[in-house]
Amino acid sequence: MIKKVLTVLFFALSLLPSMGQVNIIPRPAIVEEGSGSFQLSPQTVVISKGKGKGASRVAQAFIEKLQTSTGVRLKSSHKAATSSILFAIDPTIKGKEAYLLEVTPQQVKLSASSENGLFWAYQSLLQLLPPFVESTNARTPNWPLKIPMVRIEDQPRFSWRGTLVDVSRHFMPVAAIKKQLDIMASLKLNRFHWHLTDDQGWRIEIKRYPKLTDVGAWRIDAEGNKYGGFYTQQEIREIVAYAAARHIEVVPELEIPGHELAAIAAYPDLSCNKEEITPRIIWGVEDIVMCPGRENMFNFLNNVIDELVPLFPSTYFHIGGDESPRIEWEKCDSCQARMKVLGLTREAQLQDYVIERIGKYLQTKGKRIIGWDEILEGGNLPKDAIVMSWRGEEGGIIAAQKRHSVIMTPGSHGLYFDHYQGDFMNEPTSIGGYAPLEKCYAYNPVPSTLSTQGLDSLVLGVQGNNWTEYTLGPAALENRLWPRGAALAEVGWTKESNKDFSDFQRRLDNDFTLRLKERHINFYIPAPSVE
Ligand code: TNX
Repeated sequence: MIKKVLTVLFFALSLLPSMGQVNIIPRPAIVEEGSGSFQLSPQTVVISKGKGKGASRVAQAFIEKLQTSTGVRLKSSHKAATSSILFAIDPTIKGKEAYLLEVTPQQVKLSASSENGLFWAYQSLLQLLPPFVESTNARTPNWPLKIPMVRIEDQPRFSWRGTLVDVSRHFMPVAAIKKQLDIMASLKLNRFHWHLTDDQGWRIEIKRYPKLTDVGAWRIDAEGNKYGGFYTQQEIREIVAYAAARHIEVVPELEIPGHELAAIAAYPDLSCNKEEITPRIIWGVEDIVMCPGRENMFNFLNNVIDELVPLFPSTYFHIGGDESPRIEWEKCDSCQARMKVLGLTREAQLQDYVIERIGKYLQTKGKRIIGWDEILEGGNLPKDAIVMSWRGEEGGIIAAQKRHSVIMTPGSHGLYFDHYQGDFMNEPTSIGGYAPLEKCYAYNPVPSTLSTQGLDSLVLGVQGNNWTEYTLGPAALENRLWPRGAALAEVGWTKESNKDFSDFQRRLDNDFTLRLKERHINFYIPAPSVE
């Protein structure tokens, strides 16, 4: 009798929509869960459909991913089959990155109007499969793998969902960068802002200026050891291609005119006083900057840009612009002479001149410039320049009011991953500041001032910054980036009304952290504080 009741009960329960099986991060726009599942077995066939090679490229990526984790290579076909996973380019689906993912007991169907959208659908599909699919060590699973019945309709809130990694303060090897790109792609983060130059190290090979890496890529660290490294142009190409295959655009940053002591150490002529100096060995803002009084600096930058442009296909090019003291310019005859000729009264306007000139040069190469919010200070920023708001939201608000596009990355709102994430007594020394997971998650990239003024659409998106003064290598980077990067992904993708921190935590605990473990990521979630 009891057995009968239980059987009936289980049957009844199985008819109810099964809740909480979908653990996807970032949370999709519409999720309709059903009951039952699709059974993925070694006999399942992968079908691709639609114009061009997009669908079959994504289908192949899926086949390879499954082969890596299970040892089984699913067959691909263009014909219908009894158990199939269908990747379809469907022009009727609206939205560049939008997708539809439909799981029924007979078929899994992924559709999007672009390869990019289909790739995001594939990332969602992976998150419906057990976490072991992220492993690179093949193991035999318990076939069939069950994919819960669900219908997902999804598209991002913002087009810019970025992560900055500073490789100047501490160098990160190629493999470490690729590992982070993998996680980024799984979270539909689509911009990798690569901070390649700064006072403490120049990290990219420039053939015309070999000293940039012979001299500028090395410094003596606090313990008196020689420290450094750089990427060859071949390695840069390799990473850019690796990112592109994951639908991530790599945006290089060349700091102009400040934060460039490593370059000045290599080529002292670049500064006003031609200081003979080493790359900076301490943190903080450096007074020695490039000298816009002489043509030398512009020739140098143009030549460097000539070598960078072919390496980075992105239309965006970040020219830095932050924290550039003007003390040297005030005392520099050639700077003052240039200001006089141009009719400028403030040194900040000279910085505008630099940005305008370099911006124009980049424009001839088909590039659009991005800069930190200080680039607003001269008051005459080229119209199409994009402003990254880091000193709070104010720069972003002012920029949008002047009709510039903006990217929000305020350190004040939990988007600086070099800040502490829990009790600082339990964490390695960090630059300071406090950016717990919840604070990052709660961030809304459109400040109310902008939405009430109808300027929402100027906010291209959001970015989390990994400055690495105290992030000594890949393990520390992972410790600080994950899972805050997952919260960031939800901020960038999911509509404000659909965000829910406790549900995010559930998905993190039940699923995402297991995936990070499969990928051997050194993530860190602080213990809840006891008060
Ligand atoms: C400010 S954010 C900087 C970086 C530092 C960071 C440390 C920005 C544009 N400039 O150079 O690494 O603070 O949090």
